[in-house]
Amino acid sequence: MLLFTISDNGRLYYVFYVICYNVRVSTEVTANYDASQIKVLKGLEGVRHRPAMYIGGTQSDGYHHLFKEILDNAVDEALAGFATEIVTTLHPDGSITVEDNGRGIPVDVMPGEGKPAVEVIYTVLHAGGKFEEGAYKVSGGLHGVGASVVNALAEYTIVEVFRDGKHYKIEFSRGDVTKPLEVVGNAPKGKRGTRVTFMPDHTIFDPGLTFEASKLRNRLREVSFLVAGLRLVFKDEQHQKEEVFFDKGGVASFARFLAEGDELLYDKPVLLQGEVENVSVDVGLVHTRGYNIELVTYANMIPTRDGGTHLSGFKTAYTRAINAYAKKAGLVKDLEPTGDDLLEGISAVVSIKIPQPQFEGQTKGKLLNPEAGTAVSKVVYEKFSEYLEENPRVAKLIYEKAQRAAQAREAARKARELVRRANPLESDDLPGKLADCQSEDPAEAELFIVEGDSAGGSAKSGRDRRFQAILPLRGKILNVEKAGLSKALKNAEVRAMVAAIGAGIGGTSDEAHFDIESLRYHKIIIMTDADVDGSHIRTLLLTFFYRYMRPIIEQGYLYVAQPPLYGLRVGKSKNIEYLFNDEALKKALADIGDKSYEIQRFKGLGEMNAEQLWETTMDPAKRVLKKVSMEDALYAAEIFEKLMGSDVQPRREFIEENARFAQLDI
Ligand code: 1YM
Repeated sequence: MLLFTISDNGRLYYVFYVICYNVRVSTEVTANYDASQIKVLKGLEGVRHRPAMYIGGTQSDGYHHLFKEILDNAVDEALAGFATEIVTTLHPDGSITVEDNGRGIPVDVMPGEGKPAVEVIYTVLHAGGKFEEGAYKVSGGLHGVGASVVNALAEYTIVEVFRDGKHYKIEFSRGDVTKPLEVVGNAPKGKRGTRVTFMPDHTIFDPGLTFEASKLRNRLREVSFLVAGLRLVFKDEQHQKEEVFFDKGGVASFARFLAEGDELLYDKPVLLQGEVENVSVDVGLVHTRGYNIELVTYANMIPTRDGGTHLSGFKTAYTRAINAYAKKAGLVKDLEPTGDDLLEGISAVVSIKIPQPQFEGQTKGKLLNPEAGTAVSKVVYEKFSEYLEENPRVAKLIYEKAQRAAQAREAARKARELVRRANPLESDDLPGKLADCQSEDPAEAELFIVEGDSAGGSAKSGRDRRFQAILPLRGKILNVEKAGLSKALKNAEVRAMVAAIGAGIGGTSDEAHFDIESLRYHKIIIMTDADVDGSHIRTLLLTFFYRYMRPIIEQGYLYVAQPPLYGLRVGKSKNIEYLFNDEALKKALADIGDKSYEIQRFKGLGEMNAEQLWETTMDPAKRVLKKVSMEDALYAAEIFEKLMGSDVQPRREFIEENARFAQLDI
């Protein structure tokens, strides 16, 4: 609703700006107002004007957000008890279809609107009004606004409804109806539901963006765990693959999935459920014999990557429950495990449903509601205490593991002190292999972590020593996925990195041992060969940073250098053109015709001389760096697990799936 009064002389006296329904107003503050200066962004134009306000941005995340919105509407229909299956199809042309077998979006003409409900839902921002009331909207998303936001940002959207034995169809483009609702035939016998097909608008999104099968699968898998019993089918027509995500075990199975690849401490994951004052709590957890802590949290099925009240509630109650049990059972010894010790090796999923979630943080990934903390803590304390009483064998295993963790922590503390004593600011104590830079300003300082001594030599001679430091690593660094912290710290290459980086070693951001403030470089650049060994070392290093220096990735300080694969010299020219992939080479060869040319294939960084390495890979004016993102912790965990875990099968599948992206190492 919008109320404003403009006086005779054109001055605006007051504006009531009510954020509701389909009108947004922005006013320009000038001395003299007139009506033409008041921009009224009607309905979906506003969404097209400022997409980021609705979907977070127009990069890959925003692009995939469109899919999540439509999926969420189908999931809501399942949560309401009407749909049992959702099929997502990724088409060869990049468009996507989501179909559920629920009631079908209503098609009858809405009183007051004079239009079919399905049209209103897809063309009016906040048409959710009528549907929002009651307990209907539980899953994440934009609460009924999602459908119209997707339409606004899609080149085309086709909505088909199977209802009352009829097959209805309506088409939209960029927020408008292009083909009104019509009956296109009878619905196949017994069929009901909603089918939505759309193609994101590439005048809004980067033209190169496409749906990534792995991201779609991740969300479908996530939903299949969060809504136990819902069947989600993924048909990937681009790779001729079909996959079904279906799980009866809910968050307990999710916890087991997160732990995959590691040996379990006990067989059956633990499920803790309850409801406290309209907040429903679902927790699944399992312990592995390993060291990783995987804590994944959701509020109304939205991943809360930065945790929040529900996560704190979980940690407190979990620790209290075990400690209380251990005391009663006489398990306590001298060295008492801390909260972190008790969490070592845990994989847990905390999923809550709450009427009015409040989010905060840069990416709105943190839950604020205090009542969520209270509810989780109450349910977890009660139910987990009960579980421990009833399963004394498992309780003992968990507590004894924490006791071992406490001992290892003591050992690690001693080892860390050794590393710390090498004060990173006194260059004498830096690792001998580090060629440090002159600048002491982390904001401009760069550290290249280079594979092998010979490439390290070229990089040292080629660098700009004012701000570029080089740390050559010999051979392969230890596989930290499998090693614990104290073992990792015994590895010479790991210690050299820790000392050079200067911020200690820890894990996730809430662990105190890693201090991002002491970081000596704000660009840490992994520079490995463009071959299979190089990519293996790169993955090992990524795992290391992910496990032990995660804030470096979260803050966007970790990069991967992109050395060229080929050098091309045309005719008698002195200039060498550097090419970074096979396609570029093909294109370059096609553009130049019959002339003679010389191709040099760089198998390793060491084959480039210092000048070439500087020119192609290190010079800030010319180089291409790839920033390592934590876009999706779950996705990262999955990849690391596949590549690093002891299980061979998922690794093989991953390699097969991604083989087309890889270059042959010849
Ligand atoms: C593939 C996408 O949108 N399914 C779907 C959506 C709705 C209903 C059924 C529905 C809801 C109600 C009554 C009700 C609706 N969504 C919205 C809104 N699948 C998909 N299936 N009858 C049918 O809420 O009472 C409104 S109706 F607004 F959330 F988009």
